[in-house]
Amino acid sequence: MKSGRTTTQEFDAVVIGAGFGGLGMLRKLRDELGMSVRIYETGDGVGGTWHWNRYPGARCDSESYIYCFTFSKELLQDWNWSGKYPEQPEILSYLNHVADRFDLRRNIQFDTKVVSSRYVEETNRWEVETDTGDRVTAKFFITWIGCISTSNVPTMNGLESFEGEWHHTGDWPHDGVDFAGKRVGIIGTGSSGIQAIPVIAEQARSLTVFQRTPQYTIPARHGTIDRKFLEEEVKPNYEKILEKARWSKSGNAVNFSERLALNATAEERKEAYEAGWTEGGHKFLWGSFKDIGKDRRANDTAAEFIRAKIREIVKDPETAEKLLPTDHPLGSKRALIDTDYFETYNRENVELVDIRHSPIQTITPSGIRTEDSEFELDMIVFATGFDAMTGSFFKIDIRGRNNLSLKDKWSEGPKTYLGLQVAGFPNMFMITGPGSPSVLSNMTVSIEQHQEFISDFLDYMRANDIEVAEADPNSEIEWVSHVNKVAESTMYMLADSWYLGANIPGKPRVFMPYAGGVGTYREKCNEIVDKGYEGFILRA
Ligand code: NA7
Repeated sequence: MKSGRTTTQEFDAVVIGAGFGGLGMLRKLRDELGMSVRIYETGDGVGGTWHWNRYPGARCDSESYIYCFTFSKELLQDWNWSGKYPEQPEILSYLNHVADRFDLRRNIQFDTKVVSSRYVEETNRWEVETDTGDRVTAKFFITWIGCISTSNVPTMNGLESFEGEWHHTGDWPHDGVDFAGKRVGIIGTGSSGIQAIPVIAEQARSLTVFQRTPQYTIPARHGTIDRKFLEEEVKPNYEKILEKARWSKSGNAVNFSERLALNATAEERKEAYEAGWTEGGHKFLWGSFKDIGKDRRANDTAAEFIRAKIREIVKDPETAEKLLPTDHPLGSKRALIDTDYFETYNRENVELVDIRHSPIQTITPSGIRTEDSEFELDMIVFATGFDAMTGSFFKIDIRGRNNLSLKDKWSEGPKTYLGLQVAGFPNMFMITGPGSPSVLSNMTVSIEQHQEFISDFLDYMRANDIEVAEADPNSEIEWVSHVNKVAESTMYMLADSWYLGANIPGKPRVFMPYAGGVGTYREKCNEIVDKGYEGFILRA
């Protein structure tokens, strides 16, 4: 425990995390409900994910005009994004602007980790302890600890012996990393890897990419935002655009194609895929054919188009072959968009190593040894992802009724009602917890929906003299079973992904987010509210 203050203060609500989720929650509870709120934040500034993920090339893959808070019309009109996709430094500036504009910092305690939170039956309060010695109590305990914020540095022999620098993309040094003249190795080719690889390749002496699973990725066609589009189409129509996003499948204001790939001719398919590739971004998926997300044969037509593109772009046929994704359908892992990813393998200073066929044996003082080669490196970048959805919860000793620990309760995978509450943990709410659309959507849309749900719920409790709200264990069982059932009919079950916990050895293989879509989920939540918070046990 760090030395420091020891206080015993009482709040209406304690919120963990000062990213998008925590900042908006604080504003709502404090400014709309008049509650006393304290946010604890591990970092020394606001931003959450965008505070930590400062690796080169880091950016969001939802378009900037829709990746934002929507509670303030003035904020929507005033803020001008510069990139088509928002880049990490700009998102961080935006969140700092929001924190200042709405005077949020005074309720945030930075550089402070919550180490435990315990529900006390007799007082109906949560006792929260931090690593700085704070002990506070709150009626409501709300988590915004990030769905993908616990970095996964895989256990690798010899890492401690490595004499160079190493970094994880999710915990990047705040004053940057100098790649000049360095022989860099990067492990991992997920979203972070494919964003970082082209940028590091331009700066480093050499870059060796250690790839376990080849990826499908579509050019993002990132650039500066189209100002005419922003000023003439977005800003005057923001309300309509946002409403469409809120009721959509993915939290984006887009029109999904109604065409079926399997009903189209080979030429029609090629034309549609080519158009999606040229325009770039996720439109390749939603704008081409609706069956590529549902039917494996339809999916194969799109996957084969991408493989042909890889063969066309990558000049060395052996490297191209190694980059071809073949063992999982398109979209079964997180859909990726990139800037010059495949083109980067045409650079003289970039080498691709297939560690599926020649696994890493050990990290040595001077580099990485695989089964059949040795690579001399000055730096290793781990783009190896996160212990997603549950990892951050397990770093805190969270205990509900009868001292039940959340870690024990979730030992076979997360169990929640709507991804909002857990049976046995009264008055604890999760913003985009497991079992909600969260990581399968434009996060800001899902985050705001939860902020509204929680805030309305707390207001309802107050108006109706309800002291305790807790998920009914039966509703929880039904919801978990519904989440699994929805996932089973999707492509997501056909890949080893972090959605299923497959990237963490020993983690139960359970599909964690809700794949039914943002609009459907919102509808279900609204119905539950209309029925007097059906599925929650409410006590005076
Ligand atoms: P991801 O998407 O989990 O990608 C991690 C990458 O690292 C992926 O290529 C993994 O290969 C690879 N990996 C993980 N562990 C190992 C080990 N032990 N050895 C070799 N390679 C490994 O994380 P990202 O940070 O890229 O993205 C996370 C999310 O952040 C993203 O989806 C967005 O929502 C934002 P694998 O595919 O498992 O074989």
